[in-house]
Amino acid sequence: MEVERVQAIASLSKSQDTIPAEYIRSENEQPAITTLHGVVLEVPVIDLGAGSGDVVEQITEAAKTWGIFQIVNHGIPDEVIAKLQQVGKEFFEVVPQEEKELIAKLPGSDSIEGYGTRLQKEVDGKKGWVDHLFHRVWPPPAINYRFWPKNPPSYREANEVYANKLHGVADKMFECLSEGLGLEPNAVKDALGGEDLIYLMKINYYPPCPRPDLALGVVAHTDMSSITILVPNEVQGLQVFKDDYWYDVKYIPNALIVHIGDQIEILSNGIYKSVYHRTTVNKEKTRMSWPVFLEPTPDQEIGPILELINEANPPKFKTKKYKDYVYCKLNKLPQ
Ligand SMILES: O=C(O)CCC(=O)C(=O)O
Repeated sequence: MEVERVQAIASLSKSQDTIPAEYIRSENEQPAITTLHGVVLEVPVIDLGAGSGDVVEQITEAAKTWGIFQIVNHGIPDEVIAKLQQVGKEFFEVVPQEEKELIAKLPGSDSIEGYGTRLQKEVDGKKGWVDHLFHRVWPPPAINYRFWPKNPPSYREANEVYANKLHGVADKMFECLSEGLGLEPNAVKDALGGEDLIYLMKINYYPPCPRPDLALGVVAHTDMSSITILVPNEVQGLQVFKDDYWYDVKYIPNALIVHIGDQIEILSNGIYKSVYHRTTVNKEKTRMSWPVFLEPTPDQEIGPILELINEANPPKFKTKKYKDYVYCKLNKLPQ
């Protein structure tokens, strides 16, 4: 079955003022109607270069109140991020379509990995204005290079260098989140499966859209994983829901955006919040983003950490295997 890529639809729609009906969101989702214009949401920006006591406090506060924050002075060199972006952009824009299709996610496959376009429509039959590529970047036994682009030739090295540097940042986030709960520094990472955590790279490719007022890139959701660490390009598009409105999240060059996901909300027994977010698209420019989802292994059991539970604080979430959580979420079943 041939799948129509959004990139192809976008080039056909370039000279028009319309988009196919399945990309036009309902009025309660359309960005032009639901975005609070003129206000750019100042999600907390945390400088990791500052003294560490302060950083724990800031991360804890941001994870409790926003579920999202940006980090600067995170230790990943700008060139490493630039290279990651360059090879991802080349894969989408320079590599011929037939070659991209060679690493496409196979319809019906259980694995999320591969190049693709969301196949199942949403409940209301709508689709997001975005193509993507998913592949695991860590740990080595979890990697399937079949889904990594062979071109550009430096794709693999750029992703490996980035993934290696990302460990330090991820561990720092987990330590701060643990300390913010009054726990030992390794408590949160251990509760997620420690060194078994899987780093799942996604590249989102949002081509220009003639009607950005009507369409969405990625539809509103919270991330199922633990945390997500995301590199955006310079085109504005990420929005966060707060106090009944959608706000744009300001682009800061070379900052990393950290999302609190569902598993951190669960193991903190609701102290930390997973962030509800979505993306908009741009009329003239291509937006891209590189989220890495830090996922527990499928059989890892996750529930509220025992030290956080007592008579006054009963568990707010069930303890279950990550794969069972994912199944319920994807099939819109109660958890
Ligand atoms: O592109 C972004 O900024 C966010 C992407 C996202 O939320 C996702 O891929 O799940």
